[in-house]
Amino acid sequence: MPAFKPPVPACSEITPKQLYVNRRHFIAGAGAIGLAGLGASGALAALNAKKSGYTVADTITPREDATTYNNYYEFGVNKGDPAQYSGDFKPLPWKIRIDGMVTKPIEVDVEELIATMPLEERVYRFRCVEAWSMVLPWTGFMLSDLLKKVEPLGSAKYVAFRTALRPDEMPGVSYPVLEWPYREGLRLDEAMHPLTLMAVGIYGEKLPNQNGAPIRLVVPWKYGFKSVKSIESITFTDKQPETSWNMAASSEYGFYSNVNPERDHPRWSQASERVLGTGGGFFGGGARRDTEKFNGYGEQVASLYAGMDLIADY
Ligand SMILES: Nc1nc2c(c(=O)[nH]1)N[C@H]1C(S)=C(S)[C@@H](COP(=O)(O)O)O[C@H]1N2
Ligand SMILES: [Mo]
Repeated sequence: MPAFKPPVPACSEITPKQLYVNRRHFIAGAGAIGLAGLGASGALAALNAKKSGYTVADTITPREDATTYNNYYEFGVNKGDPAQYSGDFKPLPWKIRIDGMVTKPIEVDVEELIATMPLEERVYRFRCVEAWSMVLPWTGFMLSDLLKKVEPLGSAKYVAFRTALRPDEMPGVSYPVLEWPYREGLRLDEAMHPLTLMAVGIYGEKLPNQNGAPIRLVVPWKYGFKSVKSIESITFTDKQPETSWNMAASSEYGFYSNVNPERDHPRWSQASERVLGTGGGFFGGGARRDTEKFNGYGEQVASLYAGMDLIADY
């Protein structure tokens, strides 16, 4: 049985009324409201990372905005919900499974990855499909460095990602707004691209729960929903993976979802964006800037899509 499909797709700044989750339903399960913004482990330990050449000159978004204005539907559909209702989520200990079309499937401990992988701090532009953006200092390592460990088969073409699904710790998953567990995917060449980061930290510290603790993807040339949080498994496959947002509304959220000001969302323009944390009259407000193709990373990634029609393959 396919899960309930939202009558109106949900990834909009103006969340359709039908999908508003009644906040009162959440209160009972939200035992740690006082920890909002801290992460359940309380351990926002500093991370040792080299500054990277991958950086943009723009002003970094204030930490306050990036940790209180979130999309993480497993904790609720409103921007403040993830910070408020993720206090019961336990990001440690944590293992990621890497399997599928590989020679050596593995299960790796995230703390071990943090201790052994070459961590870099990179400042990336981050563009949500909802036409807002941030400039964020991530700490992480290249996904390619992790994927190489399993020796992918030559026949593998894609990788599929899944977020953990923990109804006891994630009050939002009792609402069928998306297919759970949250799933995403990349073509193998996208996954192996040096810009594609596995982030374990932000602002020099471990990820807070609302930002995807303990480990999440960051693909800076694609809309934010491709950057799947709290990853539990990565599976090599020869078929294009199903993705939660595409399953919810295929005409609005494509598999590629490269940032593209020339292809509007069916319900709003993608030509410009609000830069959060740059002032403006309301919470999360911000100055407008023109959206750049591939979010400004075209020089590095346009060649991946040579010969493709990125309006048809949105
Ligand atoms: N598991 C999971 N990952 C997710 C989401 C989600 O709801 N669940 N939201 C996505 C969307 S739409 C965006 S814009 C980014 C937001 O990341 P941030 O809250 O750290 O800014 O996370 C993405 N990853
Ligand atoms: Mo998003």
